[in-house]
Amino acid sequence: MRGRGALLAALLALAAAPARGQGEDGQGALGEFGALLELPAGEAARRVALGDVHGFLHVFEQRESGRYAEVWLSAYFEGRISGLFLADVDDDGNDELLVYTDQGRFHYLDPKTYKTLWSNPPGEYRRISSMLIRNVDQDAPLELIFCGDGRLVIYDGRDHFEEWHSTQTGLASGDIIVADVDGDGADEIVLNDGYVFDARFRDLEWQSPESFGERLGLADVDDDGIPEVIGEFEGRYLRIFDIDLRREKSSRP
Ligand SMILES: [Ca+2]
Ligand SMILES: [Ca+2]
Ligand SMILES: [Ca+2]
Ligand SMILES: [Ca+2]
Repeated sequence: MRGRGALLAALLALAAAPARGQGEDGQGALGEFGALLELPAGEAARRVALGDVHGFLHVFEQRESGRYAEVWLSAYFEGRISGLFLADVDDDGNDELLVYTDQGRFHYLDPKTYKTLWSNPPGEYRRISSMLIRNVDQDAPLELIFCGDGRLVIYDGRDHFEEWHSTQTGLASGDIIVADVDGDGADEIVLNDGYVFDARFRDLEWQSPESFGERLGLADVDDDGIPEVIGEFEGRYLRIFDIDLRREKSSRP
């Protein structure tokens, strides 16, 4: 899963951080890409999976030189690859590599052999604009939380069915986070386009009149014990939102 928890550390280290695209490790923004993932270390060298816009998944292995070489290429996944996750989505005790495409498909792969273990049916969704994997209810299996065909969908990862979808349509969320953003002890699902749902009971808690940005981060920047949502606009500009107060944090004292 993507390391959003790292945002606070990133904020704290901001003053010392190198400019974007010039990471200390010389890899630029690679660590921020949702369709790129380090695979679990086997007996082999470091391996990285990369899903591309043409619908192919590549596995690259690092050589002793530090360079990478392609060691595996998938069949065509019938859509642009939007994101990769490593998670135990079928609840059998081992992680799967989940691949999802903008054309509404998601596939569970064995993260060591890259064999496809399961795929959702063709045509189940036409478009998925963002996805997150979390456990948001009382059953043990993880849920796939995604924006599918304009609705927020919660999908049972193990038994493969849609548990719930929003009555709200026309959503085009590009980013989703799950956290207790109002301090009531229960998680919310926050969509970047301004919707805040209760994660467990799934009612709409707030619909912001404005977007929270294209990408969302979380950090408690006012020391009140409730994380603020930090939204990124146009790939760089940041706003801070107090979801509990239902407004953007004031920039002036
Ligand atoms: Ca599993
Ligand atoms: Ca669950
Ligand atoms: Ca809450
Ligand atoms: Ca706070």
